[in-house]
Amino acid sequence: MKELIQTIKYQVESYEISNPRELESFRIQFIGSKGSLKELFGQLKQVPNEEKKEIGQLINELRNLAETKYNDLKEQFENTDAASGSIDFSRSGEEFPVGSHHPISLVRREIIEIFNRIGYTVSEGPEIEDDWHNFSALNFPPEHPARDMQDTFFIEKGDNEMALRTHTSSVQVRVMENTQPPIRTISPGRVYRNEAVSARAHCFFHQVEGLYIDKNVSFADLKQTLEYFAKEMFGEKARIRMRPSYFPFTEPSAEVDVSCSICNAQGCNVCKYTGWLEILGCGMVDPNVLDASGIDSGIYSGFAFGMGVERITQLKYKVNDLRLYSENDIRFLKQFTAVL
Ligand code: 2U9
Repeated sequence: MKELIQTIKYQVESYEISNPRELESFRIQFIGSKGSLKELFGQLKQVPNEEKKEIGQLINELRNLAETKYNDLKEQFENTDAASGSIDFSRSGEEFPVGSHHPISLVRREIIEIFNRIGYTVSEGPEIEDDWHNFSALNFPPEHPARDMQDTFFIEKGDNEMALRTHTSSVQVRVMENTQPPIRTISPGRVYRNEAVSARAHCFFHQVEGLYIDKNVSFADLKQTLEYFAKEMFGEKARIRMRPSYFPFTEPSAEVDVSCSICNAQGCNVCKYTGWLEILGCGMVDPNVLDASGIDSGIYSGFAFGMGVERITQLKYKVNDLRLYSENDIRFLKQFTAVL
C-alpha cells in the first residue's frame, strides 16, 4: 500500500500541466469521484487496524498535495482570463490562410449570373451519355467525324455503347424532351474530347451552352442576347461581330468575336492584330433538332449558343496555357485569392 501511495505521489508531482484542458485531466485522474485518491481511501478498509492510522495519514497528505497543485494552477489559469485584464486586446490578430476559388469556377459563376439576370435557368445532366442525346438528337449524320474514336471517348456498358459527353447540348436535348416551350436555359458543365493534351487543347474542358425556344424567336434576338452577354462580361465598350459557320445542330450558324479589350480593338499580339477575339459559337436551332425532341418546328423556333469557359477565362485573366487549369499549382491558384 505504501508503495502504491509513493507511486501516485510521484505521478502527481511530475504531472505536466500547461493549459486548462490538462488541468481538468489531472483532476479527473487524481481528485475526481473515480480518481486514484478515491480508490486509495476505498482500499484503506482492508488495511490492518494497527497500520490504518499511518496509511490514512499518508493518503491525506497525498490528497492535500494533489488539491494544492490543482487549486494553485486553477487560480493561475483564471488570472490569465480576459476579465483580469491580462489579455492585450490591441495585439494584432493571428493571420490565417485564406483559400481561393478556381478561376474556372469564378468565370462559370459570372456567366451563370449574367444569364440569370435575363431569365435563364440552369440545367444539369449526366457526363456519361448515350448516342441519342450526344449525337443523333442533335442532327449529327452517322458518318460525322465527332462520332469517331479519335474524337470521342467511348465506354462499353453492357450491350450499350456510351460516351463521355462531348458538349452539354446533350443536357438541353433532355430539357426539350421533358418540357414544352417557352424554354430559356443554360447548361454549364464538364465535357470530354479525345485530344492530346497541350497548351491549346485538353481532353476535358468546361462549357456553358444556352438554349431559347419560343414562338417567333429570331436571329435578331440571338444577336441582342449575345451583345448583352459580351458587354456584361467584358465591359460596356465591348462590341461583337458574327461570322458565318457550320454546326450540325444549328442553321444558320455563326461564330462570334468580341472586340479586343486589351488594345481597344486597335490590334495587338493577343488579337493577332485583328482587333477581334473569338469567344463562342451560335445559331438558330435546326428544325430537325426541335422535331427529334418532340417540339413542333412548325410552331416554335429557337436559338442556341455554346462557349468554352476556359476560353473566356483566358481572355479575362490572360491565362495562356490550358494545362494550368488542372495542374493544381498553388502559385497559379493563389493569384485568385482576392477575387470573390
Ligand atoms: C441544342 C441545340 C443546339 C449549342 C451551340 C455552339 C454553337 C458552339 C462551341 C463553342 C466553343 C463548343 O466549347 S466549344 O468548343 N459551341 O459553337 N454550340 S451552337 O447549340 C445547341 C445546343 C443545344 C438542343
